[in-house]
Amino acid sequence: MADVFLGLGANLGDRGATLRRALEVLAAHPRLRLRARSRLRRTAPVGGPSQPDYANAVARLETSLSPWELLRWCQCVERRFHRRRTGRDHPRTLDLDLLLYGDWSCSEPELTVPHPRMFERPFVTVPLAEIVPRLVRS
Ligand code: PH2
Ligand code: MG
Ligand code: MG
Repeated sequence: MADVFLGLGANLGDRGATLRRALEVLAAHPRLRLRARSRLRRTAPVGGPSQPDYANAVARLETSLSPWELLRWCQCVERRFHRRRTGRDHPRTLDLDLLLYGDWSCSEPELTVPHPRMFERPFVTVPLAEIVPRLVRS
């Protein structure tokens, strides 16, 4: 079983409802278990064109899925919430980012883990510190 952290973001549609529902859909996978989730926070957009504020959260899950299977499952859930790939840092109905997958690391165009910008982004570090303080502060 791998200890996994996912970042969740949304800034189109009903952001809060989307993140809550997306977590339910994600964790309904038989090989995933939700262990902890931060509260939802409203955050100003970082990068990209002028766009609405985001709702962000971080979740901790336990899974027997491989990192690539988990990536595919996240993409499947994003599509279920009508995610369109319009451009980097463009507004989106749902963004699910694989932040950490145990101590596994990988640097490929489609998947870089740990997420390369996670520790620069307060919309990730603040909710992450809420569920595992020592990961961010030590
Ligand atoms: N995601 C981005 C780019 N900018 N800004 C905020 N506040 N929240 C996000 O989730 C976010 C962002 C790219 O995925
Ligand atoms: Mg993202
Ligand atoms: Mg993403």
